[in-house]
Amino acid sequence: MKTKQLQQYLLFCVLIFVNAGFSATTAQTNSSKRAENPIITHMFTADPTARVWKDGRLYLYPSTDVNPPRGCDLMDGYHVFSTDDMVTWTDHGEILHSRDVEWGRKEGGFMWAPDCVYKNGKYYYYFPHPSGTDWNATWKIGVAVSRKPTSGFKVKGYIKGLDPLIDPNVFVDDDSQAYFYHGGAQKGHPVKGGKLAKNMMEIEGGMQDMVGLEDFHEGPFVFKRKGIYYLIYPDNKRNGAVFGNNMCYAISTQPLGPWEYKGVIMDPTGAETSHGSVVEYKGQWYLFYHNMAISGKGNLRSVCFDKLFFNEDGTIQKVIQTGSLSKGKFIPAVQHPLP
Ligand code: FUB
Repeated sequence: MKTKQLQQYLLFCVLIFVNAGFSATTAQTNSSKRAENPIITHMFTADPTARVWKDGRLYLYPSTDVNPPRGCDLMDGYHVFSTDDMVTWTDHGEILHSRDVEWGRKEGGFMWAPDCVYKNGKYYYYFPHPSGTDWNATWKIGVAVSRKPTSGFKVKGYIKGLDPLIDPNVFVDDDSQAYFYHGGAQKGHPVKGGKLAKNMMEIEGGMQDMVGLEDFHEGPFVFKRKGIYYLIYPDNKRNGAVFGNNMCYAISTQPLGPWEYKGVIMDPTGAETSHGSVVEYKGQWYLFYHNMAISGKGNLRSVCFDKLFFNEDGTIQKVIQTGSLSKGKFIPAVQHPLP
């Protein structure tokens, strides 16, 4: 009898063990299907602009952090990434480097947050880069053009007559009119916006201040949903946000404002900066952003994304940062290593 009980007990243990093994495998499969944050781990990337092109893929145009960093001075050489399932990301390699910029500063570096839009059969790539040694006084917004989304970009020049600001963003409205925005690098300077001419390289009718934002810092990004224009941007680390910027948003009925401030959509990520974009892909909205989960260093950043949800009235629910990889180890967002 005792032997039988022992046999039954052993069988029970084996079943529990096997079952636990199965659960772990399933959980692992599920979690790897979800694409853990950060999504790009073989290099450091920041300032992600996500776009969906006609081939049905989602493309990511981030900037590159150089290891070891020297502030953000050494950033150079933009890469492009794409996916069709939000899990597997293809690195299409480098598409532009500071050495390709004829009018750029001779010391190179400073290839900061870019954007890319599609118009009339061409991809227009906008990037901030200084033209002089006195880098913060000489920012220009360069324009590179290609017929393909991942290669062949040639610098055509820069947009003339702009203030020396960073972080270009272009929004193409439903009627095909393109709008240009930029802002950051000059403390207290507002976001500027204006209409882009058909050649996508000139401003028509001048730039104007985007009125109604609260505590704008840098990184403006405009998108539209159900007739509402949204402008997201990082603030100047209000509300005791010592470890990074809050990601905020404002809305408008017009692409150039006036804007109505609506609040914070994402808490600081732990990195020294915040910068993001919003995109709808296969029926789900996402916020792309960066954190420092892999390096633990505020300017060695890594691109992440999380789902973004709207309320019935069009306001945005706070985005929950999901877990991330830190030095190869998966950790939940609440435990992001802070400096
Ligand atoms: O990555 C360099 C700069 O840091 C970007 O242009 C800003 O938006 C901030 O993320």
